Amino acid sequence: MCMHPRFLGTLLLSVALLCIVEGRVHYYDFVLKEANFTRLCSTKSMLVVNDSFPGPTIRVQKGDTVYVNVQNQGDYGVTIHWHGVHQPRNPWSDGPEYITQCPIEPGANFTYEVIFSDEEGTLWWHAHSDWTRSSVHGAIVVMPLNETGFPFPEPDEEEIIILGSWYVDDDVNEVVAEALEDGSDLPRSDCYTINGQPGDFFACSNETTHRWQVEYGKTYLLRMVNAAMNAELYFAIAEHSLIVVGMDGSYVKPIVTDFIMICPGQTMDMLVTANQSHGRFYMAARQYDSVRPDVTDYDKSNVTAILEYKGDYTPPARPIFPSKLPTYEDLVSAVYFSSRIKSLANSDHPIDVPVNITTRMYITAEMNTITFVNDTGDETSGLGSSLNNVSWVNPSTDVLLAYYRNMSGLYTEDFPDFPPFFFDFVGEDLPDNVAATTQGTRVKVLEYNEEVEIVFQGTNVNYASEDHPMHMHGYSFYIVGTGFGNFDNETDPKEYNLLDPPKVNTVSLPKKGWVAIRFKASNPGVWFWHCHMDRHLSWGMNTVMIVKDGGTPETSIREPPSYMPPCNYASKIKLRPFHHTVGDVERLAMQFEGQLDKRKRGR
Ligand SMILES: *[C@@H]1O[C@H](CO)[C@@H](O)[C@H](O)[C@H]1NC(C)=O
Ligand SMILES: *[C@@H]1O[C@H](CO)[C@@H](O)[C@H](O)[C@H]1NC(C)=O
Ligand SMILES: *[C@@H]1O[C@H](CO)[C@@H](O)[C@H](O)[C@H]1NC(C)=O
Ligand SMILES: *[C@@H]1O[C@H](CO)[C@@H](O)[C@H](O)[C@H]1NC(C)=O
Ligand SMILES: *[C@@H]1O[C@H](CO)[C@@H](O)[C@H](O)[C@H]1NC(C)=O
Ligand SMILES: *[C@@H]1O[C@H](CO)[C@@H](O)[C@H](O)[C@H]1NC(C)=O
Ligand SMILES: *[C@@H]1O[C@H](CO)[C@@H](O)[C@H](O)[C@H]1NC(C)=O
Ligand SMILES: *[C@@H]1O[C@H](CO)[C@@H](O)[C@H](O)[C@H]1NC(C)=O
Ligand SMILES: *[C@@H]1O[C@H](CO)[C@@H](O)[C@H](O)[C@H]1NC(C)=O
Ligand SMILES: *[C@@H]1O[C@H](CO)[C@@H](O)[C@H](O)[C@H]1NC(C)=O
Ligand SMILES: *[C@@H]1O[C@H](CO)[C@@H](O)[C@H](O)[C@H]1NC(C)=O
Ligand SMILES: *[C@@H]1O[C@H](CO)[C@@H](O)[C@H](O)[C@H]1NC(C)=O
Ligand SMILES: [Cu+2]
Repeated sequence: MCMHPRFLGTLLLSVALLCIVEGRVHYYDFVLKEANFTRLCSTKSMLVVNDSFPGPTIRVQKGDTVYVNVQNQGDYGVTIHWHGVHQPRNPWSDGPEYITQCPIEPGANFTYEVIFSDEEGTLWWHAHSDWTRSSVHGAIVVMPLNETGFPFPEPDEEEIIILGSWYVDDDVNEVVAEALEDGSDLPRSDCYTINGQPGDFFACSNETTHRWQVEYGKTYLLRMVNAAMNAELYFAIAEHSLIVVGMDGSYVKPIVTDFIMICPGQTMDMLVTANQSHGRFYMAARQYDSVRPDVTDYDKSNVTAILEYKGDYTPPARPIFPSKLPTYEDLVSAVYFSSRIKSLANSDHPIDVPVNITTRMYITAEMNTITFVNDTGDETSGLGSSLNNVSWVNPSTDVLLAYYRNMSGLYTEDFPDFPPFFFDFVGEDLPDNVAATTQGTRVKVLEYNEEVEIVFQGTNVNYASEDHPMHMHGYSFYIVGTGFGNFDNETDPKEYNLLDPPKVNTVSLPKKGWVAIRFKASNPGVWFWHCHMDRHLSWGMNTVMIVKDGGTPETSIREPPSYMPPCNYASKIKLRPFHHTVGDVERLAMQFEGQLDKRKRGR
């Protein structure tokens, strides 16, 4: 945390005082309002911060604090999340709607206190209500302290690349709300973007393609964010290798690679040396799609930007395209790349993997069929998702306030530690009766400082296995193991990496596979856990962990700020409204065949 080596050995009190004076304080104003943008030859209005897409970058040094006054001049409620910032003891400013706060109403404002502690590298911020994050997001740069510097030669310059999703539809939130109302499939993007631009493979996009001008011989720190709504992405730069040095605000052992695979929610820091002959080179990204081969309706756009060398030369007519960029369904490249990531794990950047596990959980991630009551009061069924067969529903007052103020009836503390029953989770022909799920607002409660191991298990329920980028708020965790098939609790733990496992806030749970993570519950609060594919988040692949106070003021949730947005405001759009009831299993079973056909068509 902020215990810098030079302070070790001094009195605890003076350490605390030094920590307080060490971090600097910054103030940002974010003005949220509608603005017009033209992409793919079509203009639409969307909510953005300060007229820009992507939004402004927040720059801090390790351990700083940032106050961001968010003024909502749009016409619906929003919240903002500071993705990957651990916010010690401060869930009040974490942001997820109905989890730690209610939406900031149109015309109102709210000041977030974003507290940086051990994070170092690239993170990001994004809206955490409806699908507004498709237009409301930006990068966070956390510089190392001057006295420590980077654990690699100081780069000459940096370049921020944000990968995003573009929807031609005027109001993606409306489309999502309607689809959730009738249980149908959620929208797919029309193309991906690099720094807001699709690139010159698309009509009306030549002039606006993002260009990165480099100088021969210089080394750049490429700070990348995958802000796409629903896609893992491959990225490569023609003729230039990438050296990955950081991920999710922690350093990793440098790996040299021709391409990367980055899942939604992840951030990556890479070194790029401009050491090729003068010219123009495409940087390109395309989706890595882990769904079944017969489901091919994903966004196939090849999104590009151009890296061009400064200087006097005649550039070729067209930039060179990266020949090493893997194709859409190349599972082997994705798995190979991810398997190479290890923590730096040296004396300057040590790791601290929990070994005395006190809480073990085994959590299945499923794509389901769900029965719910729609706006006209009719029981209907449609697509859903769940964790351990609980499909999360937001309460009407945020979980944090309900917990802090001891309000009853808003959630239950019974999120299961294990799936309700065991079967061949990754099997090809699963019985129909496993596809149904039920909604609930069930949270997991952890004692302060528990050492937690969670094994997430991917499933083929509903004939719909795919990668799920699982994201945890309030913490980073260690990825101690991963594999394909059903997790074996006898043999798989023997293969765990406890020496240099990567420390991240988002991990891709592999299709028909499992991933084991560990963390120490040392940050009291209310923390959202969810799949970072917004399709699955909207369908309920989420839960909440409440980490209890540790018994002293320093180990307890901070006092709430004097103002929090009230919960009585009805937002324009509600995802899977909270008046749903538990479905009638009999009726659902009868409808199931039809839904399965629909699922096979849709995804
Ligand atoms: C956003 O716009 C407001 C109002 O114009 C301005 O005061 C503020 O500095 C801007 N914030 C950033 C981060 O650029
Ligand atoms: C967007 O463009 C439309 C049509 O030209 C215009 O009516 C509207 O006022 C514009 N919106 C904003 C926020 O500029
Ligand atoms: C709202 O913004 C105003 C002006 O920027 C500021 O004085 C006030 O403290 C803000 N209120 C909240 C709750 O952040
Ligand atoms: C850290 O380095 C930056 C850039 O070199 C400089 O502007 C800043 O004043 C330094 N901060 C401290 C606390 O020395
Ligand atoms: C520019 O756009 C046009 C039409 O969209 C396309 O045919 C052309 O190849 C593009 N030029 C470049 C340099 O990409
Ligand atoms: C360019 O730099 C990369 C490291 O980023 C290195 O692997 C490669 O060999 C260099 N190529 C040339 C032509 O110097
Ligand atoms: C994207 O690029 C690949 C290989 O270069 C090509 O096979 C594919 O057709 C392209 N996709 C689109 C939608 O143009
Ligand atoms: C783990 O627990 C054992 C027994 O309670 C104890 O001896 C050991 O020090 C603990 N290890 C750590 C790293 O806390
Ligand atoms: C609610 O569900 C019923 C039965 O499926 C359907 O007829 C009705 O149109 C739905 N209402 C809305 C608002 O989607
Ligand atoms: C919260 O409610 C529980 C059960 O109703 C009660 O035992 C406890 O004292 C309450 N705590 C506070 C802080 O009000
Ligand atoms: C999930 O719960 C539903 C409703 O209780 C049940 O029908 C279904 O079999 C359960 N599925 C699994 C995989 O536990
Ligand atoms: C392993 O899982 C089985 C259920 O499949 C369970 O009965 C057993 O207790 C577990 N063993 C350990 C060591 O957790
Ligand atoms: Cu998912």
